[in-house]
Amino acid sequence: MYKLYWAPNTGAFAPDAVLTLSAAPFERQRVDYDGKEQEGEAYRRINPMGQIPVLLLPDGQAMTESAAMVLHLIERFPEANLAPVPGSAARADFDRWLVFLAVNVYGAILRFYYAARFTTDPNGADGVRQAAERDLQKQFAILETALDRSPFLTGEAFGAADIYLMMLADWYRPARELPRVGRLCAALAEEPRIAELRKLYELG
Ligand SMILES: N[C@@H](CCC(=O)N[C@@H](CS)C(=O)NCC(=O)O)C(=O)O
Repeated sequence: MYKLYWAPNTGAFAPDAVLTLSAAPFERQRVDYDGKEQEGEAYRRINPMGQIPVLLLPDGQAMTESAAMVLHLIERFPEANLAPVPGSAARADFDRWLVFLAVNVYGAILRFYYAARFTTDPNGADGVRQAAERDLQKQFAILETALDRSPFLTGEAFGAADIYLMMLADWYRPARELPRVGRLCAALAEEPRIAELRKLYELG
């Protein structure tokens, strides 16, 4: 059985949604984020970065990086249809957007919320935050343009990259004011299992 280390309002939401929609056998292990459990020695043994999420595979192997978890799970549970067929042009697009979201957008969100960590200048946090916000506006504008061809990132039906996008737009709310990003998020929020999970993760 899989085990997902999670906490509300963290990137565990994306792999959790893929596990849930795939009807995969898994259990959740809540991390005491406010109590900084993720900074403790025991947690760092499973994730030296001290970050949430961590996915334990059925054999006990620990996996970090939310996008890598999503890629692993869509391969493991292809019947859930949360990504196009491997090797197809549509899959290349899916991989592109998932990595764009995980690297660029998630990265800018971390700089936005944890600005002081990204500078050695004691007065530098405001500048980091402003630059992060500028990056977020640019990145979400790119996503808005990409959505002019179809309602979801890789077509007519939603997939795991769309779920990842919704999670990030839940954290950076101005993104939801973009018409196509906003429509994508609203459509996903109507899916009953996703709606339940958003409550669990205190999103929205
Ligand atoms: N690249 C990592 C980022 C994970 C991450 O930054 N998680 C945040 C919560 S959303 C965290 O655990 N932050 C705690 C900290 O950095 O102290 C991933 O995608 O899994």
